[in-house]
Amino acid sequence: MQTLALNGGQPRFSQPLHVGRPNLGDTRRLFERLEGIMERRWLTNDGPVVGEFERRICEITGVKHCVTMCNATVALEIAIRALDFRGEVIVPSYTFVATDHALQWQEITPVFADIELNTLNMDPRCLERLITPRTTGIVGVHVWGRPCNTRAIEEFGRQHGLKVMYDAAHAFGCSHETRMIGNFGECEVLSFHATKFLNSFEGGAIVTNNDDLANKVRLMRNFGFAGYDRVIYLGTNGKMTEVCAAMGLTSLESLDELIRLNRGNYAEYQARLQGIPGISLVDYTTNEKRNYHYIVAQVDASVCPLNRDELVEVLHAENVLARKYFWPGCHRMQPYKALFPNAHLMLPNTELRAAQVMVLPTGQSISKNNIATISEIIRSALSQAEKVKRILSQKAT
Ligand code: T4K
Repeated sequence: MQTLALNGGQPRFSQPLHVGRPNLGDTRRLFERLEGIMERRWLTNDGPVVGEFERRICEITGVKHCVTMCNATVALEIAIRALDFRGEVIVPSYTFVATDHALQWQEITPVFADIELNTLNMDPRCLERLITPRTTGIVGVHVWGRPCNTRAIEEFGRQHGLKVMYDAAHAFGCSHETRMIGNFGECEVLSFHATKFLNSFEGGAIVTNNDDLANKVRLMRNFGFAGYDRVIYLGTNGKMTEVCAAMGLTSLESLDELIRLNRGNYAEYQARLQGIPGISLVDYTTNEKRNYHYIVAQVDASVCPLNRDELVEVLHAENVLARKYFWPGCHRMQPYKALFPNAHLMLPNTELRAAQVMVLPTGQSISKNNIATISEIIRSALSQAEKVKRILSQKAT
């Protein structure tokens, strides 16, 4: 049987090229910091490195408070609880499942909003029809680091007495209407997961300009402790370790360089993929700050000779591990699929884009030559679309 590796059967890359390969700062700086941590023997529980990391995040974002957490999922859960969301909360389905799970985990029903076709973000025009007497809040997501329509969402929230917060897991270092992400809604949640723009191994943060909310989430992340033996609130363990903060601080020192590299990779993909019918890259505005962390291609099968899934199969056969984020959409994952079997009927744009998007490798571990080869694989697969389809149908039988 013929293989999908179209260049004589051997994958074009001998090693897999991953989406989400972590970017690393200066490892010597990290080791110096680790030595300091070991000498101090202060490893977690609001240590000095965590404090320094939080101050740096505040400086960069211009936000008053940064409360770091062990990861963004726990940060979302804590923020949702601190805002007293209950009943139903409006949220997109086109997001990483952590956003919706953070609600459902607390027995709050996520009510899925559709997305705008151009931005892939929550469409504020569908909020009106999703609101019920049980609605208590809205969670927007800045998908791929492109801010959602905060103005319209927050205006709707004000009119209906609903609090708004954002999942800004992709959007550290981005700005919106000249303010840095972190300053919108009641609070925003950042992710510093290894695969993210700012990498602290695992990590996240709630950033907010609201003093009371900041105090509340600080208590909640440490079991509600307000001093030795004094628990004054319900809490959990959401703390970031010193080692993670050291990694975060070290990553911060290379962020400008990383943006330059990401932007260069993005420009290279754009140039190499330009003019292919049915393939477009999600674009990044140039009049705001962007981290260019994701290379997001949309494959429009009504124009392109292969659909997204077929192209991803070819890329995988060549060891390019493109990802279908966020397919099939949270509404088609469990437990939501069982709870809301007809949700897709209200989510036509989510369904469409979830079937079209493929995320391509970028970051420090990808060279310009790699991008040229990946683009060449895509062009060559499309020029042999009939053959690809034949091989795929043989594989399926
Ligand atoms: N909200 C949004 C909008 C999010 O996108 C996310 C996370 C969250 C909330 C929750 O944030 P955290 O709680 O994680 O802080 C990956 C990441 O694990 C996840 O953090 C991220 N979004 C999501 C978009 O991507 P998976 O399930 O695709 O992970 P996985 O294990 O397949 O890894 C992705 C790729 O990265 C693989 O190809 C391998 C590569 N990789 C990964 C790691 C960890 C490496 O090469 N080295 C590594 O160390 O979710």
